[in-house]
Order: sequence, then C-alpha cells, then structure tokens
Amino acid sequence: SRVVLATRNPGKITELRRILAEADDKTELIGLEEYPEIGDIPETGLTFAENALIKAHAVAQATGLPAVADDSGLCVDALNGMPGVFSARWSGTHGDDKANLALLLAQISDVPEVHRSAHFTCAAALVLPTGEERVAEGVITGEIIRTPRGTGGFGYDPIFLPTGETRTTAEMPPAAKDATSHRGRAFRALVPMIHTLLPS
Ligand code: ITT
Ligand code: NA
Repeated sequence: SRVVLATRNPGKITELRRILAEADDKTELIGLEEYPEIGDIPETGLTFAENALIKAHAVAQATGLPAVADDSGLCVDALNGMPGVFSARWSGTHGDDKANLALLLAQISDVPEVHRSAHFTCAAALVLPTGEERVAEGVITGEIIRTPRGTGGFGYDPIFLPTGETRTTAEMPPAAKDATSHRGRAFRALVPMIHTLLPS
C-alpha cells in the first residue's frame, strides 16, 4: 500500500527510506515533495509521540492517504532532558544542525565525563485518513563527547557516542547506525502495525 512520509528533514528521509526498504517490502513511500501545498505543521506537543501524531494527522488529512511521521530528539541528562522536543530549534533557527550542536556543546562544556549521558528518542506515528492511529517508540543511550567526529548521519550525530561503541553515530556505516538507532528501533516496531492497519 501507499503511505506518505510526513517529514521534510533530509537526514530523516534518507534514513527512513533505508530502514523501511530493509524492514517493509509491502509499503510504497510517497515523499512530501509531492505535496508542496502542505505548509509547515506547528509542533506544539510536549512529547515526541504527540508531535509525531500531530504531523501524521495533518498529512493524512491533507492528502487523503495514510501518513507516517517521525518526531525525535536528543535528551541530555545534565540538561534535565533538554533539548528533547526542541532539538531541531535549540539554537533558535529550525533545522540549523551546526548551530544546535555548537550551542549544546557549549552548554555542557563544564560537565565532566561521568555526567555526560544522553539518549536519542524517536516516536514513529502512523495515521490513516479515517483518523485511526498507532505510535511506536525507540531509544538509544550513549554519551556526549567534546569534539565532533564523523561525517555520516545528521544533527547531533558527530557528538553522540552510543553505549559500548567506539564510533560516534556519524562515524558508523549507515547499516550499523540503523541497526541500533532510535529511528531504526521505532520504525521496525511500527512495521507490523502498518501491515495490520493496511493489509495488502
Ligand atoms: P520534520 O518535522 O519535518 O520531520 P524536523 O527536523 O523538524 O523535521 P524534529 O522536530 O523531529 O524534526 O527534530 C529532530 C531533531 O532531532 C533533528 O533536527 C536533529 O537535530 C535531532 N535528531 C533526531 N534524530 C537524530 C539522529 O538520528 N541523529 C542526530 N540528530 C538527530
Ligand atoms: Na519536533
């Protein structure tokens, strides 16, 4: 069946197409670039799940097709879970990954190694034009390093070292990131829900 991928974040689009190509051979993904008339969707939720549902409902309504959305972010323990749902606009400019990363590093520059734990969360939402909805979440734990490393991935990947890893998520090959990432986990958990709600 045909499902609209309700995101305009290029890093997410690359990863979601890759993750779902591996995990779901039944679903055809339609990009949001096919629907330029859909404008910015206000993300007013207080949780990742709320925001993912807001985006998927808006796109399912506007297109008349099932929609999947991703809301995700980095939660830093030393910052009481921030930037969290504000990850994409932490520096004040939505989607300025470089500025967001630089501000975060500066904010925790005095935090010692043992207190630099963090996790990424991803909420994956599926919404049908009828309004029926499902959500799945995925988490990856790790720590924030001091000096960015690697050119893969996007966002905060150059400063995120997963627990038990020697490479940042920006240094990992794509398949290695997908195998353990918050996004890989969330969307692999969503696939059986997609198949249940959209048989054939
Ligand atoms: P859409 O709403 O169009 O999907 P967005 O960029 O606004 O795009 P979010 O509100 O979910 O999406 O913001 C996610 C932010 O969290 C993103 O800008 C990154 O800074 C960060 N992030 C999420 N997943 C990440 C990952 O796998 N690696 C690094 N940073 C990530
Ligand atoms: Na968001």
